[in-house]
Amino acid sequence: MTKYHPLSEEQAIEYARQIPDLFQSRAELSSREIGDGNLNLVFHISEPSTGKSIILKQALPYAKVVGESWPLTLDRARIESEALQIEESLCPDLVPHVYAYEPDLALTVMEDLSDHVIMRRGLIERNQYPLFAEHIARFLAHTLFFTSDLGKNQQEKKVQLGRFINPELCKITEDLIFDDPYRDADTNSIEAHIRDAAEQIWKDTELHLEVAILRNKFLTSAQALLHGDLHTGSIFIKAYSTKVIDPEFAYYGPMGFDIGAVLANLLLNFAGQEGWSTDEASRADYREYLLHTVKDVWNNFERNFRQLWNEHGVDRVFQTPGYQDYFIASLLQDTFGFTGAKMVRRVYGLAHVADIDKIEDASARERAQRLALSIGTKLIRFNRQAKSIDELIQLVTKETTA
Ligand code: SR1
Ligand code: MG
Repeated sequence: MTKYHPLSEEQAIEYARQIPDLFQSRAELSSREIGDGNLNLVFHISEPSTGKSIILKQALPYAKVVGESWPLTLDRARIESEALQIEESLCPDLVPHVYAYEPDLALTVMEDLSDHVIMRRGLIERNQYPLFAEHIARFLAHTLFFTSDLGKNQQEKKVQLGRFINPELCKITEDLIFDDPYRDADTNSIEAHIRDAAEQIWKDTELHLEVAILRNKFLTSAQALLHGDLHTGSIFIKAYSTKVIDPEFAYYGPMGFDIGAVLANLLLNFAGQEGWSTDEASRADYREYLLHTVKDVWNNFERNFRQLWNEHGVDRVFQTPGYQDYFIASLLQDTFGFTGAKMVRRVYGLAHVADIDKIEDASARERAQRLALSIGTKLIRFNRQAKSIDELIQLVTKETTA
């Protein structure tokens, strides 16, 4: 039996050579560790003579972003490979293909997507992706509908839920999104110039009530199999293709958490335009594109989801007139709340986003941070009153011009 050990670049090559039907037996292979996320090793293995390449993703037994003092289960590699395979069965063009999963090494062998870019980087470079909203809405609608009690055999759903009990990764989210940003926690990483804004949030008990309600939904609402960490660093993109990667945080949770993750990361980039746009007019243009995308994601999602429900709904009672509208209305409200919570944590929690952190000019960065916090907190406060996606656009526009 292969015992777990973190692979070196050379060992990654040795492993890749043994994968049947992939590389020529004596081929010259090259390996680069390219992981820039918070948790894992990622090796890019290529055979220059044929141009073939693959990705080996290996979980480390600790959180890389913090170090060995934060142990983390290797089972997340299984969760990730199984989630990717379920997602591939539902929307094959929107995820990388998994060639193999090696449990002893916590290693997943998957399709190389190096011809795409990480979407966060693409947005920082101010590229536009006209097909993104359609793609991600289809991903969200299909994965959330067909793993839920609306679209999956309800006994099979319970069994599947059991395979995605993911306590350690969920605990990261419970702490880093729904607790630590609302108190003076050691894990927070607060730039001195926005400490006053963080302290305001720590005192805001009305806001804390909304966060408590959202936290309870994250802890208890097993609506569907979520990706669980669907930010723009978990999306590879190019003009005509979108690929969702990295579902190691997958678990059965509230649908609005995944939709909110997408919207929050578009809005974090919106806030970051304080530092990335060269002039007022180009900032306004790019922001308009981002807001259009936010609206299109929701509208496409709602249209897709309702259509799946009407054509593939498995539950007679859930076809009762009025129930679908009730469900969508409450999902929109959750989406507002989770969008806000996912914005706040990225400004001064443990893990930030490059869209804001990499702004070199300190005053532009501070403006971006304050804007992200004001949009995020307003969305959290307003979430249970939300009735339409247009209100989100209006709220963002109002905070930006305030
Ligand atoms: C300790 S892990 C920090 C963050 O990185 C992941 O991408 C998740 O968002 C997590 O909260
Ligand atoms: Mg990740």
